[in-house]
Amino acid sequence: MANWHEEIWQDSSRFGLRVREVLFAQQSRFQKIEIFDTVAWGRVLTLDGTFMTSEADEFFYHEMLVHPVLTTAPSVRRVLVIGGGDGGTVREVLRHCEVESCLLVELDALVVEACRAHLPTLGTAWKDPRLKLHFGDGADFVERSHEPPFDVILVDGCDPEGPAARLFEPAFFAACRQRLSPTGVLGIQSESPFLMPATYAAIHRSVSTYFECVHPLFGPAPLYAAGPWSYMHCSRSVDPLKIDPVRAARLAGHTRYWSAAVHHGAFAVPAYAAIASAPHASAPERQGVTSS
Ligand code: SPD
Repeated sequence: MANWHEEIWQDSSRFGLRVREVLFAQQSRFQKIEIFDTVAWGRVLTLDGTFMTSEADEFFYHEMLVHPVLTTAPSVRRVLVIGGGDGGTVREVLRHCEVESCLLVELDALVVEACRAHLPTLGTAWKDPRLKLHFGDGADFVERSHEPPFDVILVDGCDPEGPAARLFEPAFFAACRQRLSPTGVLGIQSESPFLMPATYAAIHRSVSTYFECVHPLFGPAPLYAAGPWSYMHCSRSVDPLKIDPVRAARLAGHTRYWSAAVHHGAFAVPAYAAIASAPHASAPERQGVTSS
């Protein structure tokens, strides 16, 4: 009998991968962590059953969370990454030689331990001397930290239910603004505008309360239910389309999805996403109609 891992969304949609072998399965203090070897997507990480990343498609998400911010922020010397314990985001950050320090704040040390052991293709930056790890709650860290200001903050959390919920709250975005330098940029993942239009719109509203310039951007994320994914580029005054040509040139040949052309296209807001986040919009999440 074939073994499948399936993610079920709101009792209405189901997405599954065929599993060849379970490489890691443990309950941490915070969540159930599993890493599977799958038939078609390489190794795959799930947290509490939800797909987080796969070797096959992770480049879409990690490159689009990182490079639209790192190629446009006026300075990228000090970078803070919240979440992202699989290592994919910091791998992309540390491709930029202008980054002098990258601090990864991850809630769950066991996620990092498991991913270091079982997801080596994501974890190529763990030994980079510019990388420092801190284990603890990302929201607490941002709200209480006395670190000097960061040039870039990237938030690579899970979905808003569960341990990452605070990373979507207004107080967290307010604290991010305070932790950034005046020209700093916050980059967040903002969920699926197709499957979760209400969540996407709520995030957009929240960050717009604290940042003068909020620009959503879009890209494919095949592993995340329904495919299209969104991110937000948030700052006081940074133009997200003004790509630093030197940084872009250095990335050439190292990215599999991001390019200057993709970058420009990604900031085009699809009509359905614009409708979802329009003032007074009330698009519901795409969930099941209960049949009697
Ligand atoms: N629905 C899953 C959303 C997960 C977003 N973060 C993934 C972490 C990959 N580094």
